[in-house]
Amino acid sequence: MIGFNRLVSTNDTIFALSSGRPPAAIAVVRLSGPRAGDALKALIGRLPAPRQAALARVRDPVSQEILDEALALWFPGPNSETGEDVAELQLHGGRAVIAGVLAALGRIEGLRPAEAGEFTRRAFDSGKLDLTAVEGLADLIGAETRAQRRQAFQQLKGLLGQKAESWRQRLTEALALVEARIDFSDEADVPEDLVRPALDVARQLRGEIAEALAGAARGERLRDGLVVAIAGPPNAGKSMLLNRLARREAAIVSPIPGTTRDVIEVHLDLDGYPVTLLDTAGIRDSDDPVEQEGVRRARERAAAADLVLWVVDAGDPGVALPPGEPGQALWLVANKIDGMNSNNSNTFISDAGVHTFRISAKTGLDVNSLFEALAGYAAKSFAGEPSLVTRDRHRRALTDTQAALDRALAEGPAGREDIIAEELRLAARSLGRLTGRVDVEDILDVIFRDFCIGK
Ligand SMILES: Nc1nc2c(ncn2[C@@H]2O[C@H](COP(=O)(O)OP(=O)(O)OP(=O)(O)O)[C@@H](O)[C@H]2O)c(=O)[nH]1
Ligand SMILES: [Mg+2]
Repeated sequence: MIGFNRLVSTNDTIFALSSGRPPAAIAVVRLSGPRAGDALKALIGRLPAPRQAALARVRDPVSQEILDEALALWFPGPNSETGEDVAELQLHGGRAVIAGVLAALGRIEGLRPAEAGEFTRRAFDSGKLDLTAVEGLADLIGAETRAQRRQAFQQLKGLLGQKAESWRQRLTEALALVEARIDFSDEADVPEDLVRPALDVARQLRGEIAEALAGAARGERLRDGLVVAIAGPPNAGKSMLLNRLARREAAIVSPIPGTTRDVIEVHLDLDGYPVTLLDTAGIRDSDDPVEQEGVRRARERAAAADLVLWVVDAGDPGVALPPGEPGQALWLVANKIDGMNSNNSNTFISDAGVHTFRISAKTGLDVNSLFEALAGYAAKSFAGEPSLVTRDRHRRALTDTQAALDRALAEGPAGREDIIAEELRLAARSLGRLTGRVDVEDILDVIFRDFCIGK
């Protein structure tokens, strides 16, 4: 079992509210551990048939006061989510009901409230989920759009984990060949050439890993969403445009230049693809230290964005484009075209040489074409099969594996067998770290940190 480096025992029975913030129609309280069955009996007087919902009065075990009427479920281990005995109560989701039931559970010997992520941690410790599936679970709960949900579900179902595990097994077999060659090198009946087939396996694996890595950038970006920054000179209507695209009054709009200071962030779901839209301070020189800081933040966030919408007042004779970052898309948005007639249109804007939109954030005129272009841009960025590799951690484990395979391959069939064996071992170890089979103490806390209590 993987060590649990907190000051709590893994043998305790844990409980928590696993559903969202009350009040709500229903609240789910879960228990996991050796005393889950006893605790359920203490509350409802019996143990329901395994995996069948039972309607039951929930009583305080000491005072016998009725706390609620609930659905109770009983999942004896190991066929449960955590692998331990698990009990679940579906209560009415009122604050006092929940508080009463949690307090009653807390008074039962051997029970304690769960730490954040502890149910999932137990599922991992009992081998129910590998580490990539744990990450998939976190992503599924965090998923805000259809594309994120699909990718997270695939991860939760262990697609990357299974692939990594099968690669690791093939490597172990290849390693056995090389080791046989080393151990029995002076015996006559060991075939001469065991190293060559082992290296063939290494070469094949290398190709398959490269294929999985090809979608990595897309997979990682899908978790975070594309970042689109609205930037430009003060008073151009950036905040009004953000509000229009977000369909709510997220940012303050005013005729005073220099209104926006902090970066305002809204999350959009564009046809299933996640986009984080940023409104930033109008860029200009200022003596006001607060505005200066706003401009600094605006520049920083715009520089890191995937796409910049450079918003200008279409009637402003002095429009100019920003320098732009290498590899970054920039669209020019000429705003405030309402009330303008076509003959005072700015020639700079027509000749800017970048993708240009003429809109009115105020009336909404042609904002739709910008919206559709954004959706198209997102769809193009995420086109293709859901990626297996969705995190920096996965990418690093796989590139480490490839590097070790490369070093083994560089030795060649006539190379030193001990070096080849060592590199194959290292490659297998990197794959083991990916699924959490080996050597993961240091990363567990980082991964489980993302989880909340009750998960
Ligand atoms: N006529 C017209 N006025 C607009 C339009 N968009 C914004 N405005 C007005 O322009 C002024 C500035 O709008 P904001 O959205 O606050 O501009 P901003 O670019 O966010 O400004 P800063 O935050 O100061 O950089 C406000 O008075 C808006 O009502 C538009 O499309 N047409
Ligand atoms: Mg603003």
